[in-house]
Parts: sequence; structure tokens; C-alpha cells
Amino acid sequence: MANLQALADALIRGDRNAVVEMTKKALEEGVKPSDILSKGLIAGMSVVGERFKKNEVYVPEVLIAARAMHGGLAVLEPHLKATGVQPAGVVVLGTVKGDLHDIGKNLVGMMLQGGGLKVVDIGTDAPPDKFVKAAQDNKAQIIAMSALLTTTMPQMPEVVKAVKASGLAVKTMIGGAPVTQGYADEIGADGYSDNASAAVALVRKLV
Ligand code: B1M
Repeated sequence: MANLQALADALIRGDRNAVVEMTKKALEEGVKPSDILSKGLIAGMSVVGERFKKNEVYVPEVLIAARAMHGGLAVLEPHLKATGVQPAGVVVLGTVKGDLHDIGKNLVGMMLQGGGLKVVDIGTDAPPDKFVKAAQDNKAQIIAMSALLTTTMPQMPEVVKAVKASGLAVKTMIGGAPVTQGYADEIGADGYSDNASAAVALVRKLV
């Protein structure tokens, strides 16, 4: 039987090959992709985050763990997407200007695709006009922003303002570890979700 704690431990060690192999094995053994994600990959990354916070590990170790996480996610991706049913809309997704964190954003993107939405991923460090242009070019209904730093959260109201100034009928949603529903209300964003699965339900509600 797949050992998801061992998978989390391999991620914490930054052992990309082991993470990839254990993720494949868990799938072969019929473990639900969502369990592999939450009890293996995300559980491991949470430990890394705690250690980073306490200065027990530093940026290089976090990067190595992130690389291992990307390896596992790449294996899971088609399985997460395969759960989708009907196309429901177009979402422009990006991490805001000044912010390079993309693991959570990528997960949100996969889950949205799994939920049958078309996702236009504009990457990280995306300034407000890039969000607006991508929404215009792709006739999107939703702009979804991720921020992981308290210092980059203030970019979110800038995107909301740019959308309003553009006159486009596009709704905005936000997420990321430091972001809250209260912040969404404060900046006039149309929605907030605290995890990738809830983001799918939120997009469906907004479109
Ligand atoms: Co950074 N980092 N980091 N980091 N990093 C955090 C965010 C931090 C909390 C660590 C800590 O101190 N405990 C801290 C922020 C503190 C703060 O602002 N209050 C921090 C810092 C300080 C920094 C640097 C400034 C460090 C430095 O250089 N001194 C630097 C900034 C670089 C920059 O962006 N300009 C930096 C750099 C990095 C790395 C490059 C080393 C690496 C990123 C690699 C990458 O993304 N490719 C990294 C990582 C990995 C982390 C931690 C450890 C993990 C983040 C992660 O991927 N989590 C993180 C600590 C932590 O969060 N525990 C930390 C896993 C991911 C699945 O969760 O992204 O929260 P998350 O996404 C969730 C939800 O938030 C939600 O759904 C996802 C899944 O359920 N969600 C959304 C996210 N976006 C959403 C959007 C939505 C809806 C839901 O709708 C639009």
C-alpha cells in the first residue's frame, strides 16, 4: 500500500526522483490523486514551509523541495485534469507582480482545468496590464490572482483597478497563503478561496 508519509518525507528531503516514483506507485495502487496531493505533496511542503519560517532550512533547500514538488505534480497533472466534465468558461491566472511563487498557482490551474475550465496561465511576476490584456485577448470571464507575500498583496487591488478602468466585464478572484476573504472584500475583488479545490467551485459560481 502506498505510504503517503514516505512521499511527504521524500519531498521534505528534496528527493525529486523518489517523489516522482512514489507518486507513480501511489497512482498505480489506486490512491486518489487528491489524497496523493494533500496527504503527500502538500503535507511535505507544509513542513518545509514551517522549517523555513523557523530558519531551520534556507532558500536552496526550499527550492530543491519545490523542484521535487513540481516532479510529483507533473505526474499527477493528467489525473487531476481527467476529473473534469464540461467547459464552463475562460480564466486568466497569474501570480502578481513582484512575486515568483508558482506552486499554488499551478495547482489552482490544474484543478480549474480538471473542473472543465480553459486556463490562460500568464505566469509569475505579472503586472496589472498583463492580466487585463490576457483577459481581453482570450475573452475571459475571470481573472484569478495568486500572491504568497504580504509585500505583493497590494498588487491585487492594482489589478482590480486596472480591470475596472478597462471597462471589461471580467470578475476578479484572489488567493494565496496571506490572502483572506476580508482582504478580498476590502479591495473589491469578486471572490476569494483558500485552496485549489474551492477555487473551482468559486469560478463556477462567478461565471
Ligand atoms: Co517563499 N515565502 N519566498 N519561496 N515560500 C513563503 C510564502 C513564506 C510564507 C515562508 C515563510 O517565511 N514561512 C514567506 C512569506 C512571508 C510573508 O510575506 N509574510 C516567503 C518568503 C519571505 C520568500 C522570499 C522573500 C525569501 C527570500 O528571498 N528571502 C522569496 C521571495 C521571492 C519572490 O517571490 N519575489 C521567496 C522565495 C521562495 C522560493 C523561490 C525559494 C520558493 C518558491 C518556488 C516556486 O514557487 N516555484 C518558495 C517557497 C516554496 C515558499 C513556501 C515554503 C511554500 C510555498 C508553496 O509553494 N506552498 C512558503 C511557505 C508556506 O507557504 N508555507 C514561502 C505550497 C502551495 C501548494 O501552497 O502557494 O499557499 P500555496 O497555495 C495554496 C493556497 O494558498 C491556494 O491554493 C493552493 C493549494 O491549495 N492558492 C490559491 C494559492 N493561490 C491561489 C489563487 C486562487 C485561489 C487559491 O485564486 C486565484
